[in-house]
Amino acid sequence: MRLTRYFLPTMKETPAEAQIASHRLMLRAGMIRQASAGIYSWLPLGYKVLKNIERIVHEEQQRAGAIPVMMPTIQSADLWRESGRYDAYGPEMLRIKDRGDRDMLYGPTNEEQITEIAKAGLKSYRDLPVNLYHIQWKFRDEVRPRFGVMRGREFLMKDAYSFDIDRENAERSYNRMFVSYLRTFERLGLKAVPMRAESGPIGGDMAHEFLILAETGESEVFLDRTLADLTLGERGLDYADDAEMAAIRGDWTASYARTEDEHDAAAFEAEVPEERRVTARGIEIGHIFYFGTKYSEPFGASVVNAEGASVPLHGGSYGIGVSRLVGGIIEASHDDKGIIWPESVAPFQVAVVNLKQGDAESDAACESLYERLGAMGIEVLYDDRNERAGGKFATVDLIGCPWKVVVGPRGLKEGTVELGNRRTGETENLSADALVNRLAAQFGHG
Ligand code: P5A
Repeated sequence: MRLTRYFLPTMKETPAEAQIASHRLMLRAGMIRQASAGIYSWLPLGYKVLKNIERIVHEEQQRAGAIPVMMPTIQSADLWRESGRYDAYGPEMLRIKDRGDRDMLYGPTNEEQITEIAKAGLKSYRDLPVNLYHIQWKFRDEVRPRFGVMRGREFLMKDAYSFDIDRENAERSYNRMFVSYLRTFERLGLKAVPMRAESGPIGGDMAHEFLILAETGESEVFLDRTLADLTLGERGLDYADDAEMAAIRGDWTASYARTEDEHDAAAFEAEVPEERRVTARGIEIGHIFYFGTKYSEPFGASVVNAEGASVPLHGGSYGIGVSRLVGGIIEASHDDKGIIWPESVAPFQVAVVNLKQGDAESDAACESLYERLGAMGIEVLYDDRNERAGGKFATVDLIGCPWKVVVGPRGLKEGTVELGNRRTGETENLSADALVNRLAAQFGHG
């Protein structure tokens, strides 16, 4: 993409209304624009990041056996009356009437809707397990929408729903999602810690929240430091191996980690030696629930078991805050110049900065690099504006491209261009060919 052909409304000034770094940076980098309180338009740069996150979430959900579907945003109130949640959900639910005066709502979540689908489509224990998911906009009329996309009213969620014959099997489904969340968040460059949490309005007796530690987090958390160092790394995962899944969940839940509502000060002190006790703040990026037959019973969603008896489905639901993740990743990865994207979600992998736009040699070198890198499938932003070098550097640092290629007459005279790494700040002068080879190897085109 050529910057002169792009839509990147960056701001130099720090917007007064933004209280935390990610909100400030998303506005300054021209990623979002507020439409009304807690409701945002996603501008080109922000939309690209959102799509990159979605892609990773889709891949990891499907690896873990979940099947993509798409349910509507608008639901009928009758569906929610069946579960008893229409009244219970309270003022957070956006209630609408259609032209026929029927009560409708903008879905805050989809347990009811998916249970109705499961009821119609699942007949026998042989049809199980099934896990259906979508990535769809939700609306919750939060009392205090704040921090930009972190606590929005309209937000994008990945929500998956599992159906099993009994609790034991449902727990296997739960474990697969648990493990896939660890992998998903690591791929997004995040260190997420699963914590025992309350189940709230979704219900059930088993729930974990996945949180990243950040000073600006809305939840207070208590954990054993050892958990903050655990990683899956490159290890292979066999989602069909129930024992492996249970063992991984076991490893990640062996030490104390709880959110405020579940915290027990006496247990914390008894279980965790003082030097490993961490009290911190966290951003909730995922939340998973096992709620048994809470929805299947009122809906009469049952299947025939191996003995021929009709039994209610056992369900769980599994959420990821996809739009919140954009803010969460920035909270975890920025400096005073701007955003530092992990390569997996960066809107552009490489920024090419032409130090002297209009200089025939610099222009030709930039065009050639832009073509060659683009031909390898690398997303390149070419800053071809007629602007001073300082302004160009400020823009590419702000928007956080992992790699920066600086091209100017002085280097070209020596036969080199400069490659810089946004995270480490390291730079290196090398020939255009060597640079293309380096980036080809970096992005797996070697
Ligand atoms: C799980 C999937 C649920 O709604 N039903 C379907 C269950 N869980 S949850 O914890 O309430 O939400 C799941 C994740 O969505 C994100 N989230 C939000 N993101 C931005 N703004 C909000 N107002 C908001 N509310 C929830 C969180 O990441 C949460 O973990």
